[in-house]
Amino acid sequence: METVRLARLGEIAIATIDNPPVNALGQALRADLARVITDAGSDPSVAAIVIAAAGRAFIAGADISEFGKPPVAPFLPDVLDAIETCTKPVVAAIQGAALGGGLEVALACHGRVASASAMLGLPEIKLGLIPGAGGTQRLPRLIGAAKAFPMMLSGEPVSAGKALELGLVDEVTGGDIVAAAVALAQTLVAGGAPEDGSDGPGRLTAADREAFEALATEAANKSGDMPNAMALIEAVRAAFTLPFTEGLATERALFMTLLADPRSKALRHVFFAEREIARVPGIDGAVKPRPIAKAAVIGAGTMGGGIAMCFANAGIPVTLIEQEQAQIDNGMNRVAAIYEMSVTRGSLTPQKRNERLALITPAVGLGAAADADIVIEAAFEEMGVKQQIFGALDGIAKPGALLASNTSYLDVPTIAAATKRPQDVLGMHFFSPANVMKLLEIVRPDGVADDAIVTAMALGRKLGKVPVVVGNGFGFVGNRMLEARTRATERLLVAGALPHEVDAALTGFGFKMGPCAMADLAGNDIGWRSRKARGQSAAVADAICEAGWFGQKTGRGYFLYPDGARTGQRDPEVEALIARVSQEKGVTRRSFSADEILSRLLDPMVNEGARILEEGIAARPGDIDVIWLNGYNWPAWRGGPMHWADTIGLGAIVARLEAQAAETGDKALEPAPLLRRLAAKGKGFADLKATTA
Ligand code: 3H9
Repeated sequence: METVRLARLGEIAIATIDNPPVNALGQALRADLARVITDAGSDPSVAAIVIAAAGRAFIAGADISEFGKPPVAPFLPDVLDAIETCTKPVVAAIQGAALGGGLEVALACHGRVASASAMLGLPEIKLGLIPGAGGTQRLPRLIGAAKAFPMMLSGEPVSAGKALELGLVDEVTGGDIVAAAVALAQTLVAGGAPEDGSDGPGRLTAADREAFEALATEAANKSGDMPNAMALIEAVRAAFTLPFTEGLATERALFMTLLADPRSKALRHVFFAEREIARVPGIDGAVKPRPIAKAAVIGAGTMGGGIAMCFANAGIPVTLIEQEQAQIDNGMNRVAAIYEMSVTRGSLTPQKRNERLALITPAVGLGAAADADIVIEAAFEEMGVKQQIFGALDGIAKPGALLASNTSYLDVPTIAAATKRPQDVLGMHFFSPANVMKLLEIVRPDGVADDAIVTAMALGRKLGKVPVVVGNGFGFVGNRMLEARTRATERLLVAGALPHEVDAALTGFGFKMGPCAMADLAGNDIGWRSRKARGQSAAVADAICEAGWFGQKTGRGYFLYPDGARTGQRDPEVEALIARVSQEKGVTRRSFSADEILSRLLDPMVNEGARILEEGIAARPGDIDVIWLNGYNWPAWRGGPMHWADTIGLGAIVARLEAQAAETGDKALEPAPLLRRLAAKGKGFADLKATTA
């Protein structure tokens, strides 16, 4: 099947790329494009060539699934060289997304027309890469490095209008894109043979260099753990210091090095995992979502208020419901204060704030949920409370309305059993602060209708969330694994590590915060109450709470927070308390290296993840990775816990868990059967096929 169709409009050859779904530049497309350019270029009856595209994207870039496999000719830089050196003008007709290699194709052309809705960008940085087919050399020459560098550094696409302003495209049209490109091609033909504009300095002036170097210094200071920002600086600098072809060679060498870097591999894994979550095992892709025009949220606490804001931010009217007027007044004041903060910071205009607030209707009593297409309960985390609410909602909500609980731990079927419509009841687990955090766990209990799940997924995306379907089970996916890490933290503290050492191991790995600082921020009393309710104990964590040290809100927890400080300091009293606990348990404390702390924190999480997969609570290892990246701050370039485990090797993780299980006598640390099976075969989680959620 050909991926490029060639047609003629008089003297103009029109090459239409058609490689669904997004015209990624796989080997077949590269070969077809090269052939068409050569053929049309050597055909004396052709005066100019237009490169157009069918479908929703112009070209989404290189085919990311080919990365990591042996490269097969023709290579993209060579195809682009053929376009650029073509003796006839070549014009790009850009509609939809022109990203990465897609924009690089357009940059190699002699003219560019964009449709008004087009998006143009070089997002390679987000995959741990830099543009690898001339983007770092051609874009600075075209629009100046001071404008090109920030585009490549952020990876964010620009609109057609902005592209015109930048000089990235020659024209923007609201009409027929191919007709506009043909017209530009004819103008270029009338102007004589195209210049190979790449070789000149373009806009690379001394002033531009100065502006670029200032931006480069700033970027270098912030580049953190990713090597590609530095590579990008080097490549763009080469546009000033080297002739074009040598600049291209420098860029290519840097690109190839980054391609082989495990950090880019992890980010590519995340790219595909984040798309895979849209496919829910066992649910036909043709199932349509129910319409959601109006929502209701029950409970105007921090969580409920945040969820109501998500709806308002997405333009969906929402009723925020409480039991009493004073409670709803408090809730609305809290929401208004958060919006006010955004206005003060300049991230929201007063008008937008007013529009959003106007979309939230405060109400007292569940009766106000009667006209909602979806009701999300965010009340107190107690089964009795939830059952009472759902029982009442059963008689109030309209037929077909989705009834969702925001529970973090509770059994969703038990909640659903309070209604006579279990087909409409599911979990929608938002993360705090709900208006900020991207993750949304959609809990799929037995008996819920497929279209209810599809509706929740579509709604989640509309709310700007990353929705992941999970099975029903205590703590679902994220919190269940978090609990494994919390238990590991407690074990480490008792065995000899100190809170700042545990946290440093995790921040050194790339997390923004360690488990002790995180507990202090969330409030240590939350876990304490939950342990007590379940008849569980954790000697260190319990003792800290018994002393009244609930974390930041009380000025001390695992760390000290004098005068409202946000960053904790070591607390000698806590360290003495921890030593006392070890002594009472008869443990001789020993020191732990950062690496050992890390594996003792993360291996049990991976083990729990394996159990979650075995039980079908998560459909795929990638789903777990997406959850940890979007809800728990796992560093993206580490790819998520299951991807990380694969990079370590499951055999090594099994051996470490076995040693820990033997040392502690803790059965939970014994490797999960799935982990053992994969390790025995020398395989990784990536080798697993999807199971049903
Ligand atoms: C690059 O270009 C390097 C060059 O500088 C140098 C080369 C030498 N490859 O996102 P969607 C698939 S690096 C392979 O759901 P949307 C995607 O997996 C690349 N597959 O659609 C999904 O498959 P499935 C730089 C790709 O409408 C399907 O297409 N480019 C690629 O929400 C639909 O995707 C980028 O980083 C690809 N490049 O958004 C752009 N792109 O249905 C990456 C998509 O089986 N792409 N797929 O799950 C995007 O940002 C979005 O996909 C796009 C469409 C905005 C285009």
